[in-house]
Amino acid sequence: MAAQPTPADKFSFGLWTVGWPARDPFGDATRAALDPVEAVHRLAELGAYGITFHDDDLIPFGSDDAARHHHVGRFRKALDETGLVVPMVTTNLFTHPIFKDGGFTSNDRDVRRFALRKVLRNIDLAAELGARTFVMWGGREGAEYDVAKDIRAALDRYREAVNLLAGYVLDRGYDIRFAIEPKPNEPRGDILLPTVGHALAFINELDHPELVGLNPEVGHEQMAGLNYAHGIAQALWAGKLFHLDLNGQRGIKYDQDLVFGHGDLLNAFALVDLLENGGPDGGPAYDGPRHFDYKPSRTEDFTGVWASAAANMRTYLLLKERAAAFRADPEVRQALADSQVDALNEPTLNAGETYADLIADRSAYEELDADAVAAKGFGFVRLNQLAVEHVLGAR
Ligand code: GLT
Ligand code: MN
Ligand code: MN
Repeated sequence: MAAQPTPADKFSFGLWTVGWPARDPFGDATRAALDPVEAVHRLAELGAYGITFHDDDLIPFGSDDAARHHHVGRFRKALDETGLVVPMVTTNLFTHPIFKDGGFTSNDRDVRRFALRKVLRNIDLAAELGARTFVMWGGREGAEYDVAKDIRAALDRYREAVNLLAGYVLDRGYDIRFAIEPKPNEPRGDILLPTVGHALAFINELDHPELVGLNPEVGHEQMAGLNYAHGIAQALWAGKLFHLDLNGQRGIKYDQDLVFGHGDLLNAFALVDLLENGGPDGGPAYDGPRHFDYKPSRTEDFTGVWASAAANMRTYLLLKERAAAFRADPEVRQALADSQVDALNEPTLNAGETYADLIADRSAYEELDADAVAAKGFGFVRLNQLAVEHVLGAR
């Protein structure tokens, strides 16, 4: 069975994941607060390589400079003791009541200026800790009421904010890129930049699109009824997969943040296959952190928290092993060929061929027996069954 996770696997966790005290809109916390220092040690013991955080996860909102220094200092010490790294940092623009109508896009200009200051300060901390990715999840950037938010103005302000932050990073010479995390709804009724596609289009309108990419989350795309593996493929195609949030979700409902693979397992298999085997020559298509953004269920005590953290990594490694077996299976190779999966890589026109040449090609149209071509099946079901059997360990 799959090897133990090691730092070479690049597994990382948000401090807010294992540290979630499990308070939900209907009930109080079921677990005590977790000391960030303990989180670092436990994750390192489990084989993770990285830990990520929001400013407020590490430094309680409103801390003075002395307290801030204290919190960062003991966290740094834990990192030094364990070798854990901080690949990504993000800012909390959603918990404090000041952000009830958003941060960058609040109707209240004072809030927008406050939000920018909070992020700028946190970018300095990210740089100080060596983070290369700065995630922006705009969970409060949105609305419940269509008449209460001018969406075009909100997008103008969103763009203004990201342009300012990109300019700051460039001026400071920080080696940091931004990754926008889409989500369709929750906590707002509707959130701006709700899907991978919306965020990609937004990035194209920025001053420095090269500095801004995506941090797509499994459950967030699935909450919109979308195919996560397809979203990741398009992000890769656009050169925009800067980071990713792995977890599990069962259908279109509230954001479940289950353990990776505890939702749509077949899509998780396709995802791992894409990440690990979808690159040139069948190598990895993505070399960034495999970041888990899950919430240990409210039913779990701390034993369950660490078991669920380990489960994320183990499931990923098992799927990686299964994907390798799938790719190596001669029957799969034949089925892929029969289904013409690779044939899609061949350009539709010949080198140098023009539309005039295509129009002149009678074999492409006038002489093509459309009914004969249509009569041939693609064999996709057989291919998918082979994938299912590999996932089940039946082959
Ligand atoms: C919050 C959200 C996550 C985001 C985090 C980053 S915060 O927990 O649900 O999806 O990735 O801001
Ligand atoms: Mn989520
Ligand atoms: Mn997330």
